[in-house]
Amino acid sequence: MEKEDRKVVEIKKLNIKETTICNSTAQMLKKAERDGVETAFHRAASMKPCPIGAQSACCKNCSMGPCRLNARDPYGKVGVCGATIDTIMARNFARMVATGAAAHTDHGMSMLDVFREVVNGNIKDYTIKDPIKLEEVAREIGIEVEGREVTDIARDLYKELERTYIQVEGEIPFVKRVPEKTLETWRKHGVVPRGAMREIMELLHRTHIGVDQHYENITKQCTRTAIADGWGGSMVATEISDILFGTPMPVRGEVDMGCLKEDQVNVIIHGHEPNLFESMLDSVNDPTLVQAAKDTGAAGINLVGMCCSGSEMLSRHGIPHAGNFMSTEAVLITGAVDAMGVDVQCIKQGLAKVAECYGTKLFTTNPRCHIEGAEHIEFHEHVPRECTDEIVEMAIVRFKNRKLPVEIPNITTMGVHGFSHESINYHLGGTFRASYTPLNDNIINGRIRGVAGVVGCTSPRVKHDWVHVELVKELIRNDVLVLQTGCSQISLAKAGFYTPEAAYMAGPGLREVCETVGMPPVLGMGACVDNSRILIAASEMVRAGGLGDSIADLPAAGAAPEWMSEKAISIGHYFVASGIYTVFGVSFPIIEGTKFHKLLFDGLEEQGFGKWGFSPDPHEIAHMMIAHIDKKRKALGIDKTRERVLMDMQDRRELEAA
Ligand code: NFS
Repeated sequence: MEKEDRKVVEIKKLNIKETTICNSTAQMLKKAERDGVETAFHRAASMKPCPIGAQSACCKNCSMGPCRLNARDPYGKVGVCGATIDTIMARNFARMVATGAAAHTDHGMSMLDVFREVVNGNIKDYTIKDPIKLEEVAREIGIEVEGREVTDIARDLYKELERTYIQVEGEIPFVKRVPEKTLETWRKHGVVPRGAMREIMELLHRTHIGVDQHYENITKQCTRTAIADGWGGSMVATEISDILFGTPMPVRGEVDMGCLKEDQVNVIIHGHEPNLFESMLDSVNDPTLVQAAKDTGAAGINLVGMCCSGSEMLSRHGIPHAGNFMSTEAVLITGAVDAMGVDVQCIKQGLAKVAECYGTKLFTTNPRCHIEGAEHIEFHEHVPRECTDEIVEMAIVRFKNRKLPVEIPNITTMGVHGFSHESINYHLGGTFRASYTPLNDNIINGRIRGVAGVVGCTSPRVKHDWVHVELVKELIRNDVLVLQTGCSQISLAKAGFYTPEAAYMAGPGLREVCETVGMPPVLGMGACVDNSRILIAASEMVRAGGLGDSIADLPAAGAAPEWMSEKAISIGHYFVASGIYTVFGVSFPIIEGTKFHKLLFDGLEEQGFGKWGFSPDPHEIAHMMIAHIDKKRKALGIDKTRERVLMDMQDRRELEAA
C-alpha cells in the first residue's frame, strides 16, 4: 500500500481455505489482509444476505411499502396493494430477467452498430474478418448470398438483424434456427419474441404496481423476454463478433495470475465487449509503444484478459487470462497490474479502492459505466486507438513509477480453448463433411451419456471455483460431455481440465471419444453471450437426428452453480424456455412450495419447455442433471445402449483402491 495515504484498516480475517480453491486468489487474499486491503470476499463475510430478500419475499415497487412477507408463512399475508407472494416473487424475478436481457441485448446492439459502421466504411479499424461466417449466417436467415458482393450481403444482414431489437411486430430473425417442434411450443404459448426493446419494455411495464398480477402471465412475458436475449441479443453479439474478429477455432492459451510478468508493462482488459480488447491488442503491438515501454526498462508490454471479454479473447486469439469475476480485485493485489481497462458488466465498484491502494491505473471506457475514483477515457469505435494507446501510455508511466514490491503467484495452466459451434461440428464431425452426426451417434451408442452446459459467474457466497470444479468432475466421470463459457470455463481451466490429457478424469465412454478425437472432456466456448453457441449446438444436435424432435427431447442439462448476476437469471430462463433442465447453485430467489415455485420447477416442463432446478451442493446438482439426462435417454429409447452404471465418488474410490 502507498505509505502516505495508508489508513490501517482492521480487516476481519477470512478462513482462506474455505474461501477459494484458486491458489493465486488465496495467496492474494492473504497479502490483502497483511496490507489491510478489503475485497468482496471480506465484505461478503461481514454482511449476511437479507433473509427476506434472499427468498424474494420483499416488494419495493411502490412507496406504500417496502412490503415484507413472511417466508415461513408465505400465504399468511399480502402486500399493502394486495399483491400475493406469487405476484411479488414473479415480479422480482421478471425484473432480474429484464435487466439481464437488457445487458446482453444492449451489448449485442452495440456490436451491430459497429458492424453497420464497418460496412458503411465509417469505421476503418475493424473489417469483416470472416466472410464465410457472414454468408452462412445470412443464408440461414433467408438472405440471398449467391453471386453477391460481401458488402451487399452485409448490408442486408444488418437490416435483418436490426429487427432483433427494434421491430414492433413479428418474430426475431434467429427463430429460423430453432428446431421446428421447439418453435411450435413457443408459438402455442405466444412467447416468440418481437424486438428485444419491446419485450423488455413490456416486461418492466407489467411489473409496475397494479399491472400484471398473475404469476403465470408474468412468467410468460419473462419467457418471451429471455428468448429475446438468448436467441436474439446474445446470439447477434456472438455472430457479429465472429464476423468482425474471426470465428474461434481450438487454440492453446494460458490462464491464472502467473500470466502477469514482473518485468513487463502489464495491461488487463476486463469486461464484455470485444472491441476495446481487439484495439488494445493492436496498441500493445504498436512498435512505438513497445519501444516506449522498453525505454523505461520494461521487457515489453503484456496484455492479459479477465472475465468474459477475457474468455472471448482467449477463445479467439489465445490471449492469456488472469482469472474470473472473483479474482478481479485479487489480481490488483499483486501490485503488478500497471493498468486495468474496463468496459461494461461485472465490474466491481470495489476495484477502484483496491487499484488506488496499489497504484494501479483503473480506466473506465464506456459511456454506460463510470466509476467514482476511476479515470474515464471514452472508447469510440471510430477512433479506438485514441483510447487504447492512451491507456498503454499511462500503463508505461505507472510501470516506471512502480513503488511497491510486486508479488505474482507463480501459477499458470495451459489448455485448449476456442470451441465454437463450428469447430465442434468440424472436430467431432463426419469423415467427409462437418456434421453433428458422430456426436449424436456417440450419444445414441452410450459412450457419451449426454451433454451439459456448465456456465456462469463465481460468487463469494460459496467456496470460489470449488462448486464449478466439483460439478464438472462428477459430470465427466459419468460420461457427460461438458460445454462451458465465461467464469466457469476459467474455473475449470485453472484446475487443469482443458487439456486433451484431462480425459483421464472422464468416464470410460467419454474418455474413449476424447482420446480418439484428441479433445478435452470440457469444451470452452467463450464469453457469457456465447451461451448462444450452446443453443445453436443443441439445435444442430436435434437436426442431425436420432435424439428427438425438439431441444427438450435431448439428453442435456445446464447449470450455473456459482451464479450471482441478473444476466445469469436471464440466461437460465432462456435455457429453460428452450427446453433445457437448468440447475442453479448458491441460492434461488424463491420460496419453495409456492405456486410460482411449482411453475418454474415443474409446470414449465409440463407445458413443453425445460424447467428450473436448485441445489447448493455440486454433487447433488450433478446427479440431478444426470438423472434428467437418463430420463431423456429412456424417453428416446436409447437407455439400453448404455450398460455402464452411474459412478459416484464412492465407486470411484473403490475402483482406485482396487
Ligand atoms: Ni456471465 Fe456472471 Fe460476469 Fe461473465 Fe463472469 S460473472 S453471468 S461469466 S464475467 S457475465
